[in-house]
Amino acid sequence: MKKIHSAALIVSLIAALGSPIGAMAQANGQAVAIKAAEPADLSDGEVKKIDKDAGKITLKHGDIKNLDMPGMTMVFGVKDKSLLDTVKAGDKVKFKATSESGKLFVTEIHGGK
Ligand SMILES: [Cu+2]
Repeated sequence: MKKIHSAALIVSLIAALGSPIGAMAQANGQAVAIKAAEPADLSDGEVKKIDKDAGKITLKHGDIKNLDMPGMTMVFGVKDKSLLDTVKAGDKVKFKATSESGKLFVTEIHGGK
């Protein structure tokens, strides 16, 4: 009788691991992870033009809070030209821009192609 009881306990433990409560905890963990990976310094943009040879991208962008810049269309440089392989003209993207020695660079771009 005792043996059967502990077997039932193990089965219910396994069931609990696969239960909706377990899935919910996992989903919550993911939501937190997504928030952490998307900091406030990402800005909205639309790709207008890409010049891979020159390492430049033209973006129509919304407010760039970390650069204190209002929305406009302008050209940014990229340090890593392979970044330009991830987007095409017309893509709506989220990007991160930084200012270095008076020049503006896109360092991250998400949601392209
Ligand atoms: Cu601008």
